Amino acid sequence: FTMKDEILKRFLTAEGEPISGQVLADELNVSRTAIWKHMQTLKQEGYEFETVKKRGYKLLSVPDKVDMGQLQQFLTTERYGRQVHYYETVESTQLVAHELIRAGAPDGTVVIAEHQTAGRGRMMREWESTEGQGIWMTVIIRPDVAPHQAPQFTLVTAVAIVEAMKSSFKNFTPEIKWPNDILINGKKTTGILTEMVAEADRIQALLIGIGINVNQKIDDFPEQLQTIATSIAIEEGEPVERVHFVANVLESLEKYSDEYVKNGFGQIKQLWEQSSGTIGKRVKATTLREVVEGEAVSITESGVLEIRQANGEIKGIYSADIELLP
Ligand code: BTX
Repeated sequence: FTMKDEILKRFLTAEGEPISGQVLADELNVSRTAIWKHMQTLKQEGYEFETVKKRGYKLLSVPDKVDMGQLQQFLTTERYGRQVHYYETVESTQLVAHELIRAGAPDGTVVIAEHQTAGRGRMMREWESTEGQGIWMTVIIRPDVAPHQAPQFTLVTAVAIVEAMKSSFKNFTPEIKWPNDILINGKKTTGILTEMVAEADRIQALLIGIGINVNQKIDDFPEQLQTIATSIAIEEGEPVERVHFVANVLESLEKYSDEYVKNGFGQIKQLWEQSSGTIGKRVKATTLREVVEGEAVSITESGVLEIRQANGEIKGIYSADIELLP
């Protein structure tokens, strides 16, 4: 926590009551000038204060940001989100996370940005990250598991986000599209990108990249995405306070990744299949090498999608783009 965060925390918990500069200075053991400077910074960041005569400052409004100070108000996690690296603009939160891992960032460290200039999906595809309207974050986790288990964390994360959506919103039902998308009414609202830093037999860290469209209106998306993408606000029918939902997602992610590490894939698989829009459907899977058509029958313990082809043969797919067939 920086001094500025401490000051912010007091205002956020003051429930609209004014707080005097002198009280802040005394409690935080710094000069009034120092307090004044931090107040100027907060104002520049978009916090609005009213000066109440003889009583101090009153917090009027909070910018729609997802920074550390605000996030801590809502979090009930043990590790996830306890360290947050917040940026206005980055190329990609994944790149920042790679650097932080080299510097020893602890389990649960979050990198979050209002805007990405080079957000990316799988295979270096672009991920559109409109300023201030989505959740663009990478969660660094350090589970004690073997490298071959890394892909399961994409499924764990999908379950965690879907469960967080179900508890936060009421007007839609999210669906998981194997392996890494969450759709609402058939349109993509969330993408997950799991990367790994590993030694031969042990994971050093996983980078769970999460992109969630939250407050976009349809014409905020570039034209080529308008028919395939959607946002939570569009589907819920009202704007969403991002910081609150980020806290819910982190809580859910901590819960389900701990569940996976402790008890294995059983519960996750069940929840995944319940929310899956893929299982039981006819699909066309395009991998780097081939195209497989058939009925998606299940996912295995290791997250492999099994497709029953027309000739009855079952084929396991590790990575592909999936298209639902009529
Ligand atoms: P993906 O490869 O499955 O999906 C990428 C494809 O999705 C694109 O080719 C495009 O068609 C479509 N797309 C691009 N942007 C959007 C969007 N905002 N909404 C809906 N569809 C879109 C999915 O990869 C994984 C994305 C992870 C993004 C996070 S954001 C934080 C972190 N940092 C980073 O650079 N990536 C991750």
